Amino acid sequence: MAMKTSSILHQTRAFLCIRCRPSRFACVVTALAAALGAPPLALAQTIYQPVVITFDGPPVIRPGTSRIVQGYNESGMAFTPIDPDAPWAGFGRMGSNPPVPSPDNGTAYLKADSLSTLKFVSTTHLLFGLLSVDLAEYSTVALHQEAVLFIGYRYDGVVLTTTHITDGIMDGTGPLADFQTFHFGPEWSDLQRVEIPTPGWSLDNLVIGRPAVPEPASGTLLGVGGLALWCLRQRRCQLSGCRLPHHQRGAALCPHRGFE
Ligand SMILES: [Ca+2]
Ligand SMILES: [Ca+2]
Repeated sequence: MAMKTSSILHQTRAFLCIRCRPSRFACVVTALAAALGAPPLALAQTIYQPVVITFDGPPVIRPGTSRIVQGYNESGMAFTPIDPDAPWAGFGRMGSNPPVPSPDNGTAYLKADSLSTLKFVSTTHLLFGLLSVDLAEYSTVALHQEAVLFIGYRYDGVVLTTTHITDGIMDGTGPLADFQTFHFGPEWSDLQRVEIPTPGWSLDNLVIGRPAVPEPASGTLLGVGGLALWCLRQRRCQLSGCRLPHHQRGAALCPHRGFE
């Protein structure tokens, strides 16, 4: 137990001593989670809150227009080609009321031609879940069903795959419903990234699950808070020039504690 506690403290201090980390509290939780064998920010069972990615911008794509892009960010998720350096890497952003023969649902969406691929990750490197997505065919020209492959890379190393097959029905700005909603199973959780390597799809309203901040038990909360304070004290002591060994830098021994 003593060794495990020492390991936790070591990892926590290592995280906190990197000044460019965006959230020291998040680092403490992540260090504890890593030491305890749990996914980051998932000390308890992950509870997801659905977030709908509409692809409506910003930047806004005007109705009736389209654009090939190499990246798009929305609601803390980053969308890029799987290999951004591949020749002609990119994917389409379509505005509503697109020119024939593209599908339409009254809003902007993403579209993949024969060279397009897509990858999405959290911009803050949080794990996420994948709940559902709206898919349509590529074009009314040579209209057929599209098989869209999703590959999910989970935190625990498991690689998930599923293929959603569209109904082959679309009429662009006509009265038919071009897009269908497809759902993912509960195993699509704790994801680090998702890739779509297959071309020829139209995609909108991607619903991801964003982890709600776990509510730790009071004892855990006290422990985390205590560790955070201890590590911040160590850091301040270091910045103020304390030369004492780490194990002697407690508040009672630090000669620079008056600056704290
Ligand atoms: Ca949309
Ligand atoms: Ca369809």
